[in-house]
Amino acid sequence: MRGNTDETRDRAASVLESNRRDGYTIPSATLYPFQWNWDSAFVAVGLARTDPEAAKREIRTLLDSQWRNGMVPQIAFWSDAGGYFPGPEEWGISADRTGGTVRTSGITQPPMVVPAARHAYDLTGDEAFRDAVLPALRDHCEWWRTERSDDGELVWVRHPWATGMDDSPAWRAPLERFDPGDVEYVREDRKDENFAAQRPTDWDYDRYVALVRQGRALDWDEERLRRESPFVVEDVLTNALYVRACESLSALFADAGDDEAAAEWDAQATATRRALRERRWDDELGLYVSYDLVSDEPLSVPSVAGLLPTLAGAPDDHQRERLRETLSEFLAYDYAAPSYVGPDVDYDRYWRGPVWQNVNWLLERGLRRVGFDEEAARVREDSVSLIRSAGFREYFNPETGAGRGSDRFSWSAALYLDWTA
Ligand code: 9YW
Repeated sequence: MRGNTDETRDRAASVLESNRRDGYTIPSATLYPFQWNWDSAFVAVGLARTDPEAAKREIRTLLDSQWRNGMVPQIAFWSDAGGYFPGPEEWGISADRTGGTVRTSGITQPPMVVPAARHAYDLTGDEAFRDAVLPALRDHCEWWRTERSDDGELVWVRHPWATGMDDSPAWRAPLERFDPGDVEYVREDRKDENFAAQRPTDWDYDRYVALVRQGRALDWDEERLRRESPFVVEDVLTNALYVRACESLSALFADAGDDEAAAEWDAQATATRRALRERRWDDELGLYVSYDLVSDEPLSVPSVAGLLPTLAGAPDDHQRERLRETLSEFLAYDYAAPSYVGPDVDYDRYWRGPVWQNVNWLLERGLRRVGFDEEAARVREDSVSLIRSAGFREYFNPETGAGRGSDRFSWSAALYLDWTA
């Protein structure tokens, strides 16, 4: 163990301070120089413990990037920093869509902002903050329900980057089905040679870029993209967080005395939770799986995302017992929990095996919600010990505990503050 908890907390706070810009925190000074959606939400969770004003500001800045239709974009380009591809020109989003406050990407990320806002409110009791963010949070949940759901229950996304788990093996089948053509671009995410083995392959990137160019060619017309995009998936992680978002929204409305809105969002959470339980369970794999709406088939892959509907309280009794067995596979490593446990697992490459702090944080909460307290404690202990021994790395090898990706990574620092609060 390197240093005691307090020293590590001090270092965590200093990582967040050095990554802070004007009202928001960048994920990593060497890799991601803008505001990312769910990164900021996780940062706010940690900051709520040490600097509540900064936590509330983080969330408000993120909501300032919200599109007119309610989408909260994956990236808000608040500065003209270089060193990241694709930048605002590549996305080509018009000010009509964004509202003109800031240039953004054309996709979203899992709706962690809503539970993060609730967390900041619960810790501060700041009613002015609650009332200021409630309309934007409601518009965001409403956007998912109306623009991003075919049935009003499960929600879909149309880019691997929108799932937050870019090169998860779950996306292999839909990505294999289309030819990206001859896409020319220069990657910026492999600053040194070691990174090549730790980041998505060019095969994946070609498809990410082709999907961005398709969006721009169709002027980000949602209806046409729903019909024409080769990648439209109901991601289990996004849906689990959508349930949490609706529950958080309902709780905030109840607290503000709006019982009607509280009941409405509680009903939405119930509908999406039930749909996960009844339609996204894979009994053979013993976890929940995402669904490809283009080919109309499940994406049956053992990704850690498939354990996260626990966070939404989805499992029935049978699923819960089966999940306990599956969980033992994810815990059979020196460091839990790998992002993927299939045959072609790659412990050093991004979402194909490494452990991520944000996923562990969600998983710990999910396991507690379904009563797996011992397993939850194990996930927490491993997360804390990885940071103490390897630092605030972006991700970690589950077999050796070695840090991977960039260093001084914001959500690793922020969640350490929450893990050890
Ligand atoms: C990208 C910023 C983001 C995270 C994602 C992670 C990665 C690549 O980095 O995405 O260029 O957006 O997969 O979850 O939000 O940390």
